[in-house]
Amino acid sequence: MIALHFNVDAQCLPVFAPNTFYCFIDGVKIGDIDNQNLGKDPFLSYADFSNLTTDLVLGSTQTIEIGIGSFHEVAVYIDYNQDNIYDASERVVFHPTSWADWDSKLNFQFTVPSSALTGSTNMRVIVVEDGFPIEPCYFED
Ligand SMILES: [Ca+2]
Repeated sequence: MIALHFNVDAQCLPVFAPNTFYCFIDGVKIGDIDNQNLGKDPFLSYADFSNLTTDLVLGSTQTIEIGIGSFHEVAVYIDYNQDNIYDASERVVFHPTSWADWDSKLNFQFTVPSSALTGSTNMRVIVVEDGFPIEPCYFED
């Protein structure tokens, strides 16, 4: 079993310009994590919710629900090998374009690898405006 943290700062922190396109994460729900009504703040580009955790069983299939604005790309990374790097192979959700109604909740499923290290593990949830790079360490100046 791994104890999953939500959106903890690992090695890098992404930097995005302030939201100008109603681009936000309004909620994330997975296991015991139910973190709602976060978004709609036009100046929030990154937030640390490392105080929130849930347990995930190795090999289990999980559903993550992500609330977004509209017309966004969605990605989720989990640092399964705990090296503080969100590798491309650790991307568990990738949704390149979401045409969704305003304030939609999207559901994605993924399987926790049996080879994941157990213990405290970080997750990052990313939503960007359609057409932007959706990278865990994206830096926009
Ligand atoms: Ca990693």
